[in-house]
Amino acid sequence: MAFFNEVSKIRYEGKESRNPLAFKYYNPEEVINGKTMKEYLRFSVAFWHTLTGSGSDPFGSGTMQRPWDGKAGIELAKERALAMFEFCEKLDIPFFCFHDRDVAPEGETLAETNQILDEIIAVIAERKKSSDVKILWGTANLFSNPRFVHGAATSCNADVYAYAAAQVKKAMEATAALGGENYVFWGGREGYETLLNTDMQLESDNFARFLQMAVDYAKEIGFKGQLLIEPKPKEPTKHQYDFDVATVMGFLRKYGLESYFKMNIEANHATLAGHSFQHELHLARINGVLGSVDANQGDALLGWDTDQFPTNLYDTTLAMYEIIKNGGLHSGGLNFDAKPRRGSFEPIDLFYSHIAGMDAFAKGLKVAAKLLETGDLENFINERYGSFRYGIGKDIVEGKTDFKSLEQYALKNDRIINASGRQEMLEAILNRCILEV
Ligand code: XUL
Ligand code: CO
Repeated sequence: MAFFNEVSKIRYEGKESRNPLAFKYYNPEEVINGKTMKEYLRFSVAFWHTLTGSGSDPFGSGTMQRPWDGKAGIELAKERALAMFEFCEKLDIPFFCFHDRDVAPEGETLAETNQILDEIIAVIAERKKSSDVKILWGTANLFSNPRFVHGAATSCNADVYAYAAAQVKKAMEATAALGGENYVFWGGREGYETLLNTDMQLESDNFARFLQMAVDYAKEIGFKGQLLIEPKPKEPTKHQYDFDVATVMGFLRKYGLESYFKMNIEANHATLAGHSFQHELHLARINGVLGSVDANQGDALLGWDTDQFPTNLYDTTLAMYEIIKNGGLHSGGLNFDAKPRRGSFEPIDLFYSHIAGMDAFAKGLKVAAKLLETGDLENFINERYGSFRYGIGKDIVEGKTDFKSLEQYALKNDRIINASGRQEMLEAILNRCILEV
């Protein structure tokens, strides 16, 4: 059964190609820095946007036209699962990610819901046998159902907390059964609107207990995948607990959970937190917690999570710069947590949008590799901090100084000379590299 008959396998045709259904930069087998592009980029499709996204917004209903329109319930879920494989295979995308509730509908009771999920997971597992497509990560949707109105693992209602635990337990089992390489916790409604009704201390402690139970259960079922936390500063709640990389690191360290989790960094969440995408990737990298990436972009003029396909070459270049310096994403990947705009409603737009994102990251990879090869930025930074390699700077780095010895030094050294930071010169080097590669 084919769902996307109008599109055949997307091929690399090179940057001179004008075929919108061809890659201009993504050449899966091309070797960059000792790895193929496919291995470096580890692209992934997000089930919730590409297969279930309807295009609805607060002002109107869905617009998307899809091959499975008219189907419902379990039949619809099965069709979408099969369509996912065809879509990934046609685009040469090696992974997809899912929430429990995107792949399967809910039943009347938790037991019935679990049984429906099992049925769909079996369909995915069966189709997977004849495909190279794998699961990057699974997760639980702990935010759509009205029961999560006050949160899930940070709810004021212990019955909701228990339900959320049962749901994560099942989603971890499903992810493990499909050979998922990671499991993600995005905060959903873990946050609050007002302290007038919130016990933040209890909610934080409960959240940590919940994550500890998840760690224990992953061990118990032998799930070897990486556990990831996806920071986001706001939306749906005003104050999301997992605000950004720094906040999550502080939380994990407070509760002794830091060795079990890495970060799944989303570009649009970084910008909502007032950071650049590169800042979040860089901070995670230097702390050894850069796990995976939700590849998308926001809109500079809008203050919410627009989840657009990533096409900004500066962002993809600087992201790949961090990823190469991280030695790749290891078990993580570049998951397109992105949706075509509401006006791009035809099935073929799904192909155009993924091609746009894949080419933007492939180009970013090539430019970043070139920047690292020339060493222009690295050398500049190295030289800029040269004062810490000899004399007083070396003593500081080696921990041999205290305030008194530094005062002695400063009293004798009253001629301080600073050098230019050369920001514009470096920005021009980046531009030249983007244009040349
Ligand atoms: C929400 C978001 C989620 C997570 C998975 O902003 O990014 O889709 O990626 O729950
Ligand atoms: Co995301």
